[in-house]
Amino acid sequence: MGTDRVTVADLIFDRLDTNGDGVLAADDYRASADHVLRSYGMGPSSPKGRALIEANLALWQHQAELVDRDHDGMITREEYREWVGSLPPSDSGRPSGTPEVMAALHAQFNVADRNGDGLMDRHEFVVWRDLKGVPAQTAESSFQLIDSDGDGSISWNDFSEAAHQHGLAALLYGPR
Ligand SMILES: [Ca+2]
Ligand SMILES: [Ca+2]
Ligand SMILES: [Ca+2]
Repeated sequence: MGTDRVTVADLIFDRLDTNGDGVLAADDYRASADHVLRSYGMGPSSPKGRALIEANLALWQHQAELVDRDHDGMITREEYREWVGSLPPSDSGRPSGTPEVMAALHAQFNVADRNGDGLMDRHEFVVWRDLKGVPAQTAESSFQLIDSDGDGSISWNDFSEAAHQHGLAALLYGPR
């Protein structure tokens, strides 16, 4: 696997390791959902809250099936690197999102869409990325990448199409 892939794998691994103990487990995925909900002042038992928690736990289960090779209920960094290295490249040459990743992001998208109009405006997008610990400077260029018709708001459709076209990392953590 190339150095670039290892770097991307480590970057994502560190972001997924919510409690920072060096392994991925179900509690990281639950904590990540709780963090998002707290940040938006949304309760875990609200409809959007429940949907996000369920999507995150489903994502964990799916990830564990694919990546947790020794079935000890944890994904180590080595296991994660191996898995990323085995993925076919997307059109952009970077790993793109699985259906489970996209479902979890969709649930986040709905939480981040605070006024519930089904669209993410510039401000909502910046807040969302900020939550992922991404510097605000790159948010504007990512937003423009996604908002292809330039009307100042993005639908889930816009997001998933842009993810397919440019790779997820460019939207969430880039562009570099
Ligand atoms: Ca962890
Ligand atoms: Ca393991
Ligand atoms: Ca909105």
